[in-house]
Amino acid sequence: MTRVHAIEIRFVSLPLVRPFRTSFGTSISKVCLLARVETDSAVGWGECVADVEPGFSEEWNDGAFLAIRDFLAPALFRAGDVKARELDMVFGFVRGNRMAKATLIDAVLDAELRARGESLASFLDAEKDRVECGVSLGITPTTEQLLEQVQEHLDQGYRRIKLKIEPGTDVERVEAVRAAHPDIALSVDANAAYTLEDMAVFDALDGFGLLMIEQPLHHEDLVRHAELQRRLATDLCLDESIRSAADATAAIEIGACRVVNVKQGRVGGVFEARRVHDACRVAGVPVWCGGMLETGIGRATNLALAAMPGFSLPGDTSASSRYFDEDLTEPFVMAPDGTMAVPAGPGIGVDPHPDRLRTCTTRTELLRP
Ligand code: OSB
Ligand code: MG
Repeated sequence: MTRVHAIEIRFVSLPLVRPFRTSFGTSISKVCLLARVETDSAVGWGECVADVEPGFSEEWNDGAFLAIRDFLAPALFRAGDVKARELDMVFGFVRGNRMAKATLIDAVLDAELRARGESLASFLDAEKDRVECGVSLGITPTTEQLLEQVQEHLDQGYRRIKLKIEPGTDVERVEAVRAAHPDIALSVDANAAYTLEDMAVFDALDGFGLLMIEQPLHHEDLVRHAELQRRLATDLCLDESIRSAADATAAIEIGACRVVNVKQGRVGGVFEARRVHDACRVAGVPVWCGGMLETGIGRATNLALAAMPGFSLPGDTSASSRYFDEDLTEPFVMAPDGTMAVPAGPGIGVDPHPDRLRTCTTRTELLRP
């Protein structure tokens, strides 16, 4: 059992090595919340995957902070002795707000695991000690720049390249990358920027032998994803549309996708992520670990998840150097063979460097019972 005495919420900001542009916005820095929870026996860390603006989901950093301060943290303190696995219930009176919930759930689980010396990977019954890495490349100003970035990441060993696309910056870009690299594992991610009016784009994309097309249509429209999947040979993968294991089951049952991107923060923490993994595994649907440009804290969590048996495709689990000149933790390094080690130490297995944490912190809030 774990009693949480204090929760420290930090807003951190880390410059990205290059701007990351998607169909819903551009990030120049990674700005997020970290939770540090203190229990009787340990300290645990959780990273919130929300961003400055509610562009990827309804959640955003300031909103997540208020959800934590005004509802989730008080409920956690009131609950007294609890296990991390009970927090889905403790937080059940708050609808949605999955990213905010995940921040605390993951932090309490980290503390619990550190207290008993067990790694998150072992807790999740992970079967691998290394995972295959892919990289997600933002929309670039020119095709030449994109081709350069693709080459650079292939040279580093990445095993799958994902291109962000949006209407107007799609077929010609994919065609150019495919022409330069006929045999690589290549996918695209539209972040919900298209409609079924764009069938000409999808028909063209269908001819490039892509590994998958990620989240082409509106995040609330499973039925039209099913219609699109029926019309394409390429597998569709859902990201934004999958907020829970129930969503994954529904999407699979109606044929809205054949692949699922698992992001623990998007679904409310590692317990629900495990349930998404299990639901997909039963249905024979491959999953892979998505990313939200996490610092080393969230990256450690993702690597443990990605080591579970159903994660059969390379994830957006890239090396720290793909995002930051200096991470908050020891940098995660990818080997030239395109794999990265899963942390084996207690809990998430890494800690932020105190100096680095101080430098990156823009605001700290201490929450107590
Ligand atoms: O849709 O997968 C996405 C980053 C931020 C928000 C949404 C997405 C992404 C990525 C980057 O694709 C994945 C990563 O390298 O962390
Ligand atoms: Mg995505």
